[in-house]
Amino acid sequence: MTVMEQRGAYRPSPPPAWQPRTDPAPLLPDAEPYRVLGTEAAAQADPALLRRLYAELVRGRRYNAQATALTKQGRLAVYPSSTGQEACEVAAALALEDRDWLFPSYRDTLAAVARGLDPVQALTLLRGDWHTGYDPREHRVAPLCTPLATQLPHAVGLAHAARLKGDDVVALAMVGDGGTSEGDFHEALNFAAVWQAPVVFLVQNNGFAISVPLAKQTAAPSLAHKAVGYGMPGRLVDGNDAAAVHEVLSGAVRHAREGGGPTLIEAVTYRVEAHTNADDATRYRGDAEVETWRGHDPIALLEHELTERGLLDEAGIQAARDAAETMAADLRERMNQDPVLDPMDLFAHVYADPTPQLREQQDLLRAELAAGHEEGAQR
Ligand SMILES: Cc1ncc(C[n+]2csc(CCOP(=O)(O)OP(=O)(O)O)c2C)c(N)n1
Repeated sequence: MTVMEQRGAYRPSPPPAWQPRTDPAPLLPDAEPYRVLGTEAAAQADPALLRRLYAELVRGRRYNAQATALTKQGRLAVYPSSTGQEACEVAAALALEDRDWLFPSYRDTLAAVARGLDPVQALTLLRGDWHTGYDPREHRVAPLCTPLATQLPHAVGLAHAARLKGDDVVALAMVGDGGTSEGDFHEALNFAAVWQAPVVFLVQNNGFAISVPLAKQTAAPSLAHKAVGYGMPGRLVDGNDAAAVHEVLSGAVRHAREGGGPTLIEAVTYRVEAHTNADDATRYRGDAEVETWRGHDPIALLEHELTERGLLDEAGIQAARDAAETMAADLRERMNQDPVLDPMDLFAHVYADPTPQLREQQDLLRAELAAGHEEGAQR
């Protein structure tokens, strides 16, 4: 049969019926970031929760200032401040139950501390010690993660495993706007949605990835819109409104716990200080922009709401500041003590069975240390 004869035998038929696997409409984020403070919704917020959030915000800002001061005194190698982002940090910690897990990035020290981690232990890594400084299982806080977005697949894995085991656990993973460009972000969200894992992704859009502004990071309408492509809901929230972030996060945590699957939340906020103490932000952004954001400050916003409603007075404000000062003094004092480190620890936890080369180096260092001790003793 000729080719033309074969083609003549073919009768096109209509394609099989197609419909989207999920209705995309309910997954879409709102057009505007969700707000509570200064709106009618604020009347519904629990006064005790608002006061707790306020105390934690004040403590968090003082922590940031103290940690930054410690970098200048040579006590910390580096510190990525979350000043201006305290509402996201604190609400993330308070939206979780004790049995849940937090997967923070390097910027999320405050979330870890608000969850109960010792303020000094939370800084151990940043003062150049070789380990995380804390037992992740104690407060269910994974290591503060420096490689961008690698904490996201870890969170999905833990959440999925917990679900398979029948544990009632939710994982909350935090990431920056820059981290959303990493492959790990894509893989984590895809797996989370396919498996309907009980995980909540919180993107703190603070405007910059070091010097790279959001406009050079993504062409998406918002980072929350990215959720739709994976088949999970995307939520947009004012990241400086502690009550709003807490409400949206709590809703997503509840949804995940009830078997509803993952949510991606974009919290719109601003990194008021430089990327770290080693960065000069004046090289890539103007003062006017920073000042605009200082006018939408998370502590001032909540303080205004609380005082307007008679839920906080001068004495309450002073009490929060005093508690923050006590924490800072303790942090200063303990961070000023020299840690006792054993150089031989360099070889610990590298391999279960050290390689011949490592053993050789280990012996060399041991001999050098012993010689140094003898020399010191003779002097
Ligand atoms: C995989 C990886 N690539 C690059 C870096 C270097 N790096 C450290 S912080 C940073 C910017 C991250 O910005 P963003 O995710 O927006 O978080 P932010 O620092 O603003 O909280 C980069 C590129 C890194 N730590 N890990």
